[in-house]
Amino acid sequence: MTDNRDLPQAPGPAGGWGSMRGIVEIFGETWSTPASLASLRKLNKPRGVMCVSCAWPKPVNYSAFEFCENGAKAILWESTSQRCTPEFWEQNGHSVTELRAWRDHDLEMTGRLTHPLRFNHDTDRYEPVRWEDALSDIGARLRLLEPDSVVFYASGHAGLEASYLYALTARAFGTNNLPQSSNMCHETTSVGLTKVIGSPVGTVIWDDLEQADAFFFFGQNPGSNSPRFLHPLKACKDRGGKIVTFNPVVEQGLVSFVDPQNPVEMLTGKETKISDQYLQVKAGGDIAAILGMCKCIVEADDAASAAGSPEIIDHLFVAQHTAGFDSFIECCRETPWLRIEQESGLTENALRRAAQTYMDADRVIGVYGMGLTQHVDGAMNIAMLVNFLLLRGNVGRPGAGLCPVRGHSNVQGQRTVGIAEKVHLIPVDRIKQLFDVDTPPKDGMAVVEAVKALFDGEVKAFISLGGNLVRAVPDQLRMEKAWTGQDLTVMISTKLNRSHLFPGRTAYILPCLTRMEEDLQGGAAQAVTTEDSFSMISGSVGFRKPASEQLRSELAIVAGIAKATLPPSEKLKWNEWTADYAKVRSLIEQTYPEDFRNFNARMFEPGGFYRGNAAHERIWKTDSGKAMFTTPDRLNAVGFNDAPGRFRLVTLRSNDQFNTTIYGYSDRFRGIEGTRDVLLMNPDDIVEAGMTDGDTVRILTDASDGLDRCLNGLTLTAFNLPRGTVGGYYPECNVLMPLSHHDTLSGTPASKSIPVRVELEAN
Ligand SMILES: Nc1nc2c(c(=O)[nH]1)N[C@H]1C(S)=C(S)[C@@H](COP(=O)(O)OP(=O)(O)OC[C@H]3O[C@@H](n4cnc5c(=O)[nH]c(N)nc54)[C@H](O)[C@@H]3O)O[C@H]1N2
Ligand SMILES: Nc1nc2c(c(=O)[nH]1)N[C@H]1C(S)=C(S)[C@@H](COP(=O)(O)OP(=O)(O)OC[C@H]3O[C@@H](n4cnc5c(=O)[nH]c(N)nc54)[C@H](O)[C@@H]3O)O[C@H]1N2
Ligand SMILES: [Mo]
Repeated sequence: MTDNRDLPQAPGPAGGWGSMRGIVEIFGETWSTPASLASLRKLNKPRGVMCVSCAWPKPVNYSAFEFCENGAKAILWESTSQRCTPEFWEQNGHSVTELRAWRDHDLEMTGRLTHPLRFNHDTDRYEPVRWEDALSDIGARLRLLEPDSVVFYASGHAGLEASYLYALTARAFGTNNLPQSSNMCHETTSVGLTKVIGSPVGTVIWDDLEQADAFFFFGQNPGSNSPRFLHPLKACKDRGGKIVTFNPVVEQGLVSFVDPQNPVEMLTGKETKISDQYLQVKAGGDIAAILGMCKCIVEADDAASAAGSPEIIDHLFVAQHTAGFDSFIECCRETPWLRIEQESGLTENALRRAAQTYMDADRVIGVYGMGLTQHVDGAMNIAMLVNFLLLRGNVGRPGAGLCPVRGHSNVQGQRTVGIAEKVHLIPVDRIKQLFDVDTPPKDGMAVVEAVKALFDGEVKAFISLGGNLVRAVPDQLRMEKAWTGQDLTVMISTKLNRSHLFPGRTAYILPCLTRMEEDLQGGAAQAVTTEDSFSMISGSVGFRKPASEQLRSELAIVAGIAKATLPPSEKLKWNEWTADYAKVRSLIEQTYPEDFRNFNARMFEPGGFYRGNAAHERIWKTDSGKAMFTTPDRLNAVGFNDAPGRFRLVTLRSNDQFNTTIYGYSDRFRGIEGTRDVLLMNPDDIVEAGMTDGDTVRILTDASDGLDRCLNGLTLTAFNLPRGTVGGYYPECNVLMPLSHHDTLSGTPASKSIPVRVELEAN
């Protein structure tokens, strides 16, 4: 059990020269042109390009370089001068079967896709095809299928305009099967947070970051995944604020930071300490950890009331705004410290210190990411964080609130404009009125349901607007097999990835522009829009020369598929919309007038325009009309029992990847270089297992569904982790995740606690 009085060691600060080197390495490696540097200057500025990496918001007062190491990597990765042309298949003779042995990194290193491609089963290769032939064949094949046997997946890249039309296309075709990458990510937030505070998204905005006295981090890693967040964190420290982190892994960005935009800091190497206290909670142990802190708060409030001193709990807020308080504080009082310590892996002392920091702060922001959402009881994790914040009225007032950090740059926005499988989220009357389209009455499938239906042979076609679903989902090997059994697979992509290597009976890859590239329609440059984690909507104008003349915009491709598939209708003006995206924005405004008032006029406001959020105003759109305290019925979120030899496997992102896109093999912040084939384990666990650091091991999933899942050839690596928690990389470990292992409420795959055993591999 760790007390963590002293911050654990980790190699070098986040930011600083290391981040510059990280950028230069990619810059060199992908042979980008110096024009790429010009591109970086335009990032996240009004009338510039909104970053294609994460969903972190853009400040109103931006700096000269409003980007981070990983944003730069993402941009440079897409602006590579390498091209994956038809010759890659024809002359170089690469077959799909051969490419299956390639690593994800090497597939994407082939460069930008340049031509629409159709798979030829006889030659085992993709071949170029004319756009018109591809689209009309896709349309003809879709028309033969039952609408509900077709799935329209979206990864969170595409802008609001293309996404809105994509959702419309699926509904006009006759299905609500619109799963999205957030089903594997923050769906726990969309469902879990809505249940307790009536908001599917976070409640904080930029101003709140600047006013907070303390940040409490749970399972979110800003150093790698949202590095621009480190600037407001540093500002919080500069004004004397506190940061407390709960994470099984010591993440460097949460330990210390050198601001790469500050010349003095860069030259002197002056670091800012980020976390005042770092608590290495067991994977899945946050419910107990937060309950421990709440117990201290209840105790302090009881003592204050006995002594007649000012109250610690905001009782007025609790009475006016919440329900479920009594049962929750009874649970806090009754749960013994012994159980809290066992389940969290943290000491009472450490939790008391953290609780004191919380009580000393007037305004607290609770930040979270995949460390809370990707568990079997992920929704309970979130409800527990809400309990913690509600106790002192830390939701819906300046400087306080919930800050779930979203993943893809437009993942939140796609949901806002209709990429949703649930009918109750859709303004069906407006869709009917605008387009004469009847939204099908039956809910569609989210990712896990769609994959299950695919395994059961019920899905006949998958269209993918971005992403690499075959690689990102659980039970990857079953997925690869099932994916090829489909009548039709259509992937709208920028680069080659593993999903392309499992073609359906008819399979197309349709290459698209990225947001960096100039999108000319009828001679006029088009802008697109995205929504960030703080519900701010920003316009983005691409300016780079497209990687190939053959590329089409995502919107044009979606409209092309729609036109080829759906019966003609006066109200579905695909050509007009493709020629002028402002018309699509008007439709978005007409469909969601509260969110998108004066959309076209406001899209270039600095920092974006705010879509608004009721919970931010303390209006709770829950069943009870109140913010809900939730009493936990268990103290960990993992959904299985501990057993001898059973570990909790956390699947991690390195600093050198964006999801399934692997930039390289340097996880600099964690000191892991040159390989991703590692299993990280606590040194005492290694000894207890009778193994040695450096051994070659295999991981086996410890599930009882009768299926064997195994990953071989990993180097056992002693690592600073709580006992019983082991770590490996996503997506390599996805072969180990059972599809059925997901958040109970929302279906989000539980990628942060997979029950596994570890075995020595025979040498
Ligand atoms: N460079 C880069 N940026 C990205 C991405 C990327 O892959 N690379 N991905 C994007 C996407 S789609 C997303 S969703 C976000 C993801 O960003 P994050 O939400 O930061 O996701 P992860 O890195 O998967 O995990 C977050 C942290 O949770 C910790 N953790 C694991 N289990 C637990 C637990 O039980 N409790 C607690 N308290 N912590 C735990 C892990 O150690 C890790 O530090 O980032 C986005 N940004
Ligand atoms: N074990 C485990 N599994 C996980 C996770 C985990 O933490 N652990 N995280 C989950 C999470 S949070 C997420 S979001 C999912 C991610 O799942 P996905 O969103 O499906 O996967 P990505 O890796 O983001 O998709 C990468 C591909 O997108 C395409 N692409 C890139 N840019 C663009 C663009 O601008 N337009 C289009 N059309 N295509 C583009 C490229 O072809 C690239 O190969 O994975 C989930 N899976
Ligand atoms: Mo994500």
